[in-house]
Amino acid sequence: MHDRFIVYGVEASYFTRKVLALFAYKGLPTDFRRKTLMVAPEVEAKAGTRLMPVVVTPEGEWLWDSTPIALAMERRFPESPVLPPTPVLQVTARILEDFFDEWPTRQALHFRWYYAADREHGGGSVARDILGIAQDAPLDAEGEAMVEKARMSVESWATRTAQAIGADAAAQDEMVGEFVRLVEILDQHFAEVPFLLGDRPTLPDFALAGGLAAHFLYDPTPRGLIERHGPQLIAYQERLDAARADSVPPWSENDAFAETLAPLLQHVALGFHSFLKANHAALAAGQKEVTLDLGYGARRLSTRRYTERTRAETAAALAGLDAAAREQVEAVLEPLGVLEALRLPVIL
Ligand SMILES: N[C@@H](CCC(=O)N[C@@H](CS)C(=O)NCC(=O)O)C(=O)O
Repeated sequence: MHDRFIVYGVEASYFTRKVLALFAYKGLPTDFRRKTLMVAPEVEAKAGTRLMPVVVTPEGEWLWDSTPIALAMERRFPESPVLPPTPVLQVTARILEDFFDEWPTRQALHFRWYYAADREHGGGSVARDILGIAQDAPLDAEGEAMVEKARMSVESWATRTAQAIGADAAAQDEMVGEFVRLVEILDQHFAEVPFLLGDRPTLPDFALAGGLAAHFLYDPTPRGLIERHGPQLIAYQERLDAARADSVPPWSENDAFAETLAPLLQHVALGFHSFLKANHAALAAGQKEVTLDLGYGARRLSTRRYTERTRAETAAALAGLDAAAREQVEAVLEPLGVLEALRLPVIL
């Protein structure tokens, strides 16, 4: 037994960076270990997943999946909460976390694997991490060949996934258009407000921060788009990196978010939640694909069972409220369009 948390992952991984940012904010003693090809078989067998990150608690428990990990840490360390105590902000936090976990990950894969410079940089970084080669170590020809081979093996998984979720080269206009729209909305928000839900970071900030650190401010193509369309995101990431739970302002008492968040929630409703509804209908009908048109032409996407389950978990946070709290949440979130998808029946 050790007295620290171990996080296995790689530096340029969305969810690894999400969990590392969360643990740093909460002040949890953490050892980051690269999930190299050497340790992968043991980590995967003990955690029961191929995905990363994997967390080993000081008691030796092996955990995976960032949302349950975050909720477990919330229960274990209630003195450093990332879920607001009041209903409107709490449900909004869950809706936004689900969005940042499940939807901009399409752009993360798209940019990294369909643009040469991003493949070289981000893909190369993942390859070095899984081989256990330091990011800045000079490589001879043999080393270059090893990195290229590792990069190709990750790429073959990544491009298969990108095709399934409609994030491949054919979706370029949609990927770039949706990304720029999101970045512009966030830019306007962070020009006024330090974090997504106000003066202190909450759960979705870590999902967004994971995406920024591992992909969107790391890979050159999305970084260039952020520099042009949303430079406030750069200051935001630095602010979140520096934030610590023991030195943030108290929760606001009025259970309200800034007006600049409304366009983000509408964006979530029009894009991600349209997918959630179509995904739900297709899964209920036993279909394997959904058709989605976000204004860039109709696209066939694979159904996503995992995403239906996280939808249902987010919905449970709303359903679990008492009637008075639910009424407050509905008054704020109904007009923004983000509750419809949460009212669908559980099917999985
Ligand atoms: N829902 C999981 C998602 C984890 C995930 O998708 N991790 C990616 C890296 S960021 C991964 O391991 N991909 C490799 C694979 O699917 O084989 C979480 O929140 O932790």
